[in-house]
Amino acid sequence: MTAFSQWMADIQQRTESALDRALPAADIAPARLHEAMRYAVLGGGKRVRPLLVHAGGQLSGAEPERLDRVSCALEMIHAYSLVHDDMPCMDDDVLRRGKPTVHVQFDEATALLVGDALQTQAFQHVADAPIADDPRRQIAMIRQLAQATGSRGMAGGQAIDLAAIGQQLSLAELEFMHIHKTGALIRASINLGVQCGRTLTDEQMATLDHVGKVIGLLFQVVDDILDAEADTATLGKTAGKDAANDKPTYVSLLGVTRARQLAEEMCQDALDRLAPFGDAGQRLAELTRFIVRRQF
Ligand code: GRG
Repeated sequence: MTAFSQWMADIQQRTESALDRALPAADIAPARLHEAMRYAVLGGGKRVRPLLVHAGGQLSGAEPERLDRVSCALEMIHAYSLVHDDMPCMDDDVLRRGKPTVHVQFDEATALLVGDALQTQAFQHVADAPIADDPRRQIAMIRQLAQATGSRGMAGGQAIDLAAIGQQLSLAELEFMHIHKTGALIRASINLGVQCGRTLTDEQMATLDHVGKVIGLLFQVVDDILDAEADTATLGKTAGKDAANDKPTYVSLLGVTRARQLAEEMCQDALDRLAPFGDAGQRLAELTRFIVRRQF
């Protein structure tokens, strides 16, 4: 195991334990809701957002306990978005992380409530204990998390995505959608991780915000490539269209070769901007490379 894969495994493991502690126990009333919340969050997922939080924290020497708290909030919000995204009124998926989706395993009303409760639990979690040296900074961080989650972030991106079904989008429109839908939480993960530690200069923060934006898009370009490859391999479908609901993707607009090239260019942009941070940016640089090369 390389030092980087060991680091990843450590963060994934500590995130799992932190989430286990942060979520209400399954035997506390309302037990069915709590059981479903735990089902949605625990025991699955790559934990990309916590990895980004901890990599961001390395840039500012942040305390791991603060980073765990922020990671839990991001994973709860991410899990809520997946539970709602899978519901019949959205993507209508029956499997997530190799298990029946929450509305299939429980029921639709429970799935709706799981999302609602996870979202509010996330904000309670980052308000419950210090995540920054200065309380004013903590409030600003919670505000950033709200902005990244709401109508000018992830939920807004999802609305744009739903409106785009069956439509032609330009590359700029596709990018705008993904900057919000997937990108906003990924960008917030790095920014919030950095802010858990010592204060960096405005210029450094702006650079890292740009890196977060690039990594968010990069993640989506790679996701589209992996989806297209899986479709082509298993079903012989036309690569690049989300077969279930005919959504435009990077592959449908650019083709797989150009999409792969774009991912490499974005990766290089992020790595160039991280270079001046030296060793402090090492984990984020490694994570960027990992996101481009990942096969799942
Ligand atoms: C319902 C408000 C609302 C928002 C939903 C993020 C999102 C918005 C929907 C997810 C749809 C989707 C599958 C997008 C593709 C990229 C993506 C976010 C994949 C899932 O994230 P991963 O790969 O998942 O980090 P794991 O399971 O590893 O946590």
